[in-house]
Amino acid sequence: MAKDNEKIKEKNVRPPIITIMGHVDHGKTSLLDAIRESSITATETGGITQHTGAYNVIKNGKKLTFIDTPGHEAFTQMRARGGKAADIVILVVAADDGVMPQTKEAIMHAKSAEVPIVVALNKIDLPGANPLKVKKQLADAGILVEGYGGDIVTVEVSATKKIGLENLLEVLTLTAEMNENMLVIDPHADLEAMIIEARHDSKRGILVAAVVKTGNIKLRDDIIAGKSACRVKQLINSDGKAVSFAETGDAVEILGFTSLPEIGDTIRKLNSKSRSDIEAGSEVKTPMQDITSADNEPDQKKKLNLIIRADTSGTLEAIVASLQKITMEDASVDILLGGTGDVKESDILLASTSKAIILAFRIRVPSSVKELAKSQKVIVREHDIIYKLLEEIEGALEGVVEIEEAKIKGRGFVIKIFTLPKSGMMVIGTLIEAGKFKTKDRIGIFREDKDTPLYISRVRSLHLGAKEVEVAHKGDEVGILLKPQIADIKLDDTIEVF
Ligand SMILES: Nc1nc2c(ncn2[C@@H]2O[C@H](COP(=O)(O)OP(=O)(O)OP(=O)(O)O)[C@@H](O)[C@H]2O)c(=O)[nH]1
Ligand SMILES: [Mg+2]
Repeated sequence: MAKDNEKIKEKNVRPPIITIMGHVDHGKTSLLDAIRESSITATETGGITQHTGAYNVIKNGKKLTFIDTPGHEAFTQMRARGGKAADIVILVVAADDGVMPQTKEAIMHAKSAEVPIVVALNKIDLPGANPLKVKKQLADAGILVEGYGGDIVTVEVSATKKIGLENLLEVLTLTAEMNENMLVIDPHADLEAMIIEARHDSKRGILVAAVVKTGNIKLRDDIIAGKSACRVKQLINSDGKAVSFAETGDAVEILGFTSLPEIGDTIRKLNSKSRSDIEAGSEVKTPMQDITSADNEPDQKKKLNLIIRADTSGTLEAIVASLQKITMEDASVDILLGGTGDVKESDILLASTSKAIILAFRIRVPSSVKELAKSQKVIVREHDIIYKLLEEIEGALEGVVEIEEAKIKGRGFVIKIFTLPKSGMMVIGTLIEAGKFKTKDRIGIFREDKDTPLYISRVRSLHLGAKEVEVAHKGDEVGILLKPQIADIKLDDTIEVF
């Protein structure tokens, strides 16, 4: 290995960073496992990747740095960052499934990163594999492969049957060589390492995964990322071994940070200038604090209050972004607090006063905290697969609406007003939003979100089409006759049963 590293140094060219992207389950991690002869997939919960990982591989005397990204739709930010860090993108497309939504998203990230793309048509061993069809789909999605109007190289592979792997590696090394100008570095350049993941480990503290782009990191170095500084306590290479230094091109985990740095930030050596910046600076701002403060506008929706604790900043960010996308007409989530690391007693107390649910994602809930939650009647939901968490919250949001609706006896809004020709009585066409209306119900008429009714009256009769009914339900468009009649009634007024 030392000899390989010598060669790299002589040419002052750093190893290429190759980001693997594609749709969920198309075989990205399996492909990396096959190349590394490792078995990461076997250790993943729910069989999906939920973190970005970086790994070094030495093949044919060349060091390559791979970044594996998750394919599930929730992890857009991780894919975007993986794309930004990349020198080359491998677009993995399952040959039996073709171009799917996150394939298209990956194409967008790769294109915006303006880096060469190599297509790996995976699962070529399956009977349903149809490379020609997929190439055509790729062309339609703007990836013009060889033979389809472009020069993007496609390699047919099978991660599980280990077909085409050497060929893929050869294409990657050739692509790196052809783009060597992007990889030239000043051998004396200072440290620059990109943070790709940061998490709290309940035993070891904060672990920061980074890829060294220039320079090196040694044990006991003083380093800084954003406003988080630390003295390096331990370095772990991508095979999980403790090492004393990491050099250009290495994927490494760093222990020693006392506050969580932001993903995407650059780690540099701490010097006198950055040291005084930290001393002058305020507290470290996490991305979460940005997210919650932006979400504090008041609106009329029912709120499901949430406190989220996740294992890494990356998963936290993905959960928050996905939860904020769940839109219901009448209800939404309000994230009161989000952070990484174990659920704390203070979280339970906050949840208790704010009637929030706590979501614990891939972390421990200490038993003392569980006890406190029980005594405070706080719900703590533990999850380790993102889409299951999202499904549960969607269900809970529907529940919020139902519970609120159950409290309403009957509510509707005015969609039409007309008078009956013979009797001259006014009919109020009302769409019932919640509950029901019965004859003789006492009602109030409300306008423009005011809390006090403008008028109070009673239901004289209810009409569904030509038919007179005793009761009308949610979803019905009912004609209501009031006694006494209210002449001033207007379209969009709300009618509520008391
Ligand atoms: N037959 C066949 N199955 C494959 C191949 N590659 C991967 N698989 C299977 O496809 C499934 C998904 O593989 P993963 O490697 O987890 O896919 P991924 O793209 O990393 O998934 P995410 O990280 O969740 O987006 C697993 O069951 C693999 O065993 C292949 O070449 N042939
Ligand atoms: Mg994966």
